[in-house]
Amino acid sequence: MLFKRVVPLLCCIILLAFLSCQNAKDGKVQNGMMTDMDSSASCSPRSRANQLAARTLERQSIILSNGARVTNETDTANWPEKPWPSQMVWIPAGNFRMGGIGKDARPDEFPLHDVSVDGFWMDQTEVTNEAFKKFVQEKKFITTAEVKPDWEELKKQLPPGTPKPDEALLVPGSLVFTPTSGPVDLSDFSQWWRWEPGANWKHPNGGKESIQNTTQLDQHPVVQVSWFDAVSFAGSQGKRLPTEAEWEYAARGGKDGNIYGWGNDEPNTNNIKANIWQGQFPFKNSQEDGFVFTAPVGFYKPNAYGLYDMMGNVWEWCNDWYRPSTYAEAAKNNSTINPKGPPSSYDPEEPFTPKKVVRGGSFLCNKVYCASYRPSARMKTSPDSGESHTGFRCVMSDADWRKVREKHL
Ligand SMILES: [Ca+2]
Repeated sequence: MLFKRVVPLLCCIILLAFLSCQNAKDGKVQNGMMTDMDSSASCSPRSRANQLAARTLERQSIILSNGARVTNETDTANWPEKPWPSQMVWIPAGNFRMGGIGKDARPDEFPLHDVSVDGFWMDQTEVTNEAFKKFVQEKKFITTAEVKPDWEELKKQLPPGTPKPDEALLVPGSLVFTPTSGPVDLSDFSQWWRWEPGANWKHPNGGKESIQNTTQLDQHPVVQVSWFDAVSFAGSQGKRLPTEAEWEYAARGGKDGNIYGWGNDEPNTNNIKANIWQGQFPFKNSQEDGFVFTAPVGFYKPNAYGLYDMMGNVWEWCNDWYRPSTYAEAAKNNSTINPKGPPSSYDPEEPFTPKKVVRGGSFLCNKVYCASYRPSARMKTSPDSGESHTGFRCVMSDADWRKVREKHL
């Protein structure tokens, strides 16, 4: 009932990222921790997952001087001079063909166009709960989801005349996935997403017990963070969010023309390559990759640049505003050198709601419903929204890294 009453008000927020792809995941929360709807499932690795991890770690035998774990595919010969920023990898300058490849590509991934980017450092994993916890403690930071929604701001994102909801409903909270009991119409995301009062990064799926009171999820990506939260975290470290072009270029791992970051094999062919949704969405997850919700960062094999989880696990915020016509405009204006996206947002599905780009898909994406575990897949989310499947990673130029280092010396 609460959901239905809030929808008129928060529909724009909920619609956000979900509209074509979002998905969900199954599970519910108990005491703030995620548990599978299938009692045998858990967000922690199970025996099969541990076996997978062991195989993955065998490949992660090279530990760089900055703590990054890479495979012998990763070429560090042309990285900037040491010292290197902690647990970041260098993405060398280059050109690539930006846009959709394969039958799952959507209209907003076209036209394909040539883009060049300067080199930059990129976090080799998504930002973890442990890192975000440290940031919150040091800065006494309060995330968007922990603040009571401001109706004056919210109504700007809604069609004119939308009635104000009951004041009692305007409470801090965020969007949480809830599995359905069986097959549903996949065009109606409200069946598996709900507005959950009290949900935030400490309570990813709601509930009372904070993940701060346990180390169980420390190495999992932080979720339920807004774009504003991500920008604040990045700024505190002298970093920033990647542009959409930087993100896609990095995700391709220097292998242009492939459907996926690892090549053209499907994610589950030969070996498990990413944390996505297997089974029947949104009610049955077969967990072939070992996880129903988030996986600890760095669980699967990195791409050739040494980046983990660019495909799947959680969506990652980018700096750019979303427009379906971004590529058409970029190609037309030849603005394809370090493109930073359009100056403003427009999503025809929710024209009143500004949206930022998110990339990479999540543990909720699967072949049937989302298939956004592709470097070119674009999705959009309101910057004030947190979701249980969205996190981020940061980047910085080498010049900015040198500034950070001087400041700390
Ligand atoms: Ca999974």
